Amino acid sequence: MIKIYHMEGRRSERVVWLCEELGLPYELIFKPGDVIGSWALIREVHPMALAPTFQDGDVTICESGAIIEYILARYGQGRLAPAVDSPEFPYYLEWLHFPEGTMANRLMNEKWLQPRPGTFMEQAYDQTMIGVTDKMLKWMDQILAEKQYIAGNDFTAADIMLPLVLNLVQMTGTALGDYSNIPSYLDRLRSRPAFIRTLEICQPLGPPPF
Ligand SMILES: N[C@@H](CCC(=O)N[C@@H](CS)C(=O)NCC(=O)O)C(=O)O
Repeated sequence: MIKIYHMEGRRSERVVWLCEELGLPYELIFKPGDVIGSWALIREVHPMALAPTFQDGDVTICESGAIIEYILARYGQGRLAPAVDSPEFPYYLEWLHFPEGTMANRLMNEKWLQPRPGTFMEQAYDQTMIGVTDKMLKWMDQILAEKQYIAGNDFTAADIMLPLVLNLVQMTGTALGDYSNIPSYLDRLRSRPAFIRTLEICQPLGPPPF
């Protein structure tokens, strides 16, 4: 059986959500109410100690997008991803990767981190980072004005990547209500039975303190 190494409130919830959507059995490894203890369990199996870390037989990998692609390729049977020759497929790939590849990093760079003085990034910061969160959210909002889900009118694994990043957006003090289509999209995702089950399973004691 596959194993998901988890820390409460973290990206490992994406993998659980995917398994719940697919009805795929899994073992969830974490210490409820003890984020640091859960982290120590991950350190035993992967040098990066990141949540999620995933095991399937003798395969041990991290990186939530890669884990999602692996599960869909091996166990998805065509579910939760558009057909390769469909018009939705390129947008599905774009949004499977954009949340981690760009969105989370640029959000943190703009809102929480500062470039080191005298580095290339200090010069590039104004051009690339100032206003980037708003730019990303406006783009999402524009897509969601025309589609129910991020890659089309069907729910796909790309949608699974987004709630956690949108939580981070809110943690930076950015109001999602300023974007007309994002709150209703998030409500659609959060009302899915598999998402509700995921939160019950992944946060049995409620949201973690940090
Ligand atoms: N891009 C990675 C990010 C993984 C990541 O940073 N996970 C956090 C929890 S959400 C973590 O393990 N943090 C501990 C650390 O950075 O050492 C993914 O999507 O899996």
